[in-house]
Amino acid sequence: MTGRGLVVSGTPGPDRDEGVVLDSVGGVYRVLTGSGDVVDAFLRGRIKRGDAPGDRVVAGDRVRLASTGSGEQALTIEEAFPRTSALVRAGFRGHRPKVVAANVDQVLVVVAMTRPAPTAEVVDRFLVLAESCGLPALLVVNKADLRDEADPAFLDLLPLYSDIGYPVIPSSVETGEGLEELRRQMEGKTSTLVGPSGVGKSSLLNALIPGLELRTGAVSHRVGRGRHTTVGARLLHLAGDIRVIDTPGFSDVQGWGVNPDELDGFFPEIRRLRGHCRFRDCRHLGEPGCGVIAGLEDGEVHLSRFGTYRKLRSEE
Ligand SMILES: Nc1nc2c(ncn2[C@@H]2O[C@H](COP(=O)(O)OP(=O)(O)OP(=O)(O)O)[C@@H](O)[C@H]2O)c(=O)[nH]1
Ligand SMILES: [Mg+2]
Ligand SMILES: [Zn+2]
Repeated sequence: MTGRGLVVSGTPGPDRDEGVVLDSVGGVYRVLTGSGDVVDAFLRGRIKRGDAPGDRVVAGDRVRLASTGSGEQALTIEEAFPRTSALVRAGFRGHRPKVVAANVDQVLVVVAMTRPAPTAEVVDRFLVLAESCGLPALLVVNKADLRDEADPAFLDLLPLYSDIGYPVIPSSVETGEGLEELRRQMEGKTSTLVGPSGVGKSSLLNALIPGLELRTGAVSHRVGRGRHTTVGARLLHLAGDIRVIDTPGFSDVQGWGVNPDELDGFFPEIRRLRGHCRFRDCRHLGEPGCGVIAGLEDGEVHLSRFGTYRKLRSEE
């Protein structure tokens, strides 16, 4: 802290000259300040975060503001504070890592019962994303009103995820199913919603926050996919100390650049077994004395999950 007339209060949390980034559009950052105002601010030069080169300032980042006189560009972001956590899409095949949201406590992986039809692989990929960021994850299966149209094989898999340790919450914006439980799980935390386009992430938030009116989009009938209605990550505060960051649906769920040798750590049920392998560097792809393959045989590891593990490994 420098002596630039900052208001440093005795209470924790941002003060008037500190705030949290809600969203950014075209270089304008909307920042919620400690005094409860929402202000527009601009980045001061190139902010050097130091901890991760190339990071941008994103929704959820805590920043220090300064005013640089009057006029249009009156407020600047002088500094972004170190993050406690971040949802990061790791670089893959030459792409640079992309920070999607900062200071997140948990990830809500949202899929739909149908329209768009979910696959176990997509669910697993989003769960791996959360695990690779060190964040706890919940699985929200929205459009529960369309349960009768869902693929029975997918419904049969759901108990598997709660067995592994991911709470599974069926929800519906149409009937209100699951919304109370969702609210309970989100209370007192910052959550981020991830999932394919069109599954109803923004609709869920609209249902949870009366009057919010986030843009939502119809799922294309032709291809049965969403249309990427949400374009940037956006932090929202709900009544009752619920903070949530809506993100655009990720179009490519291709590999998230997870180090192949770390991948087994991002499947909790595989992580628990890897200590039983004969070889320390076992890849669990057929080596003798593999604890994971043994777990597959006695049902501790599900074939569907193992299939995703193998597929992700082959993508690296
Ligand atoms: N039947 C049914 N339709 C829903 C439900 N929730 C959302 N929808 C519909 O699904 C479509 C897509 O919803 P969005 O909220 O825009 O989806 P999104 O996940 O935010 O999509 P992106 O912003 O593109 O990532 C809209 O037409 C919603 O009305 C639900 O619980 N049941
Ligand atoms: Mg959306
Ligand atoms: Zn092994």
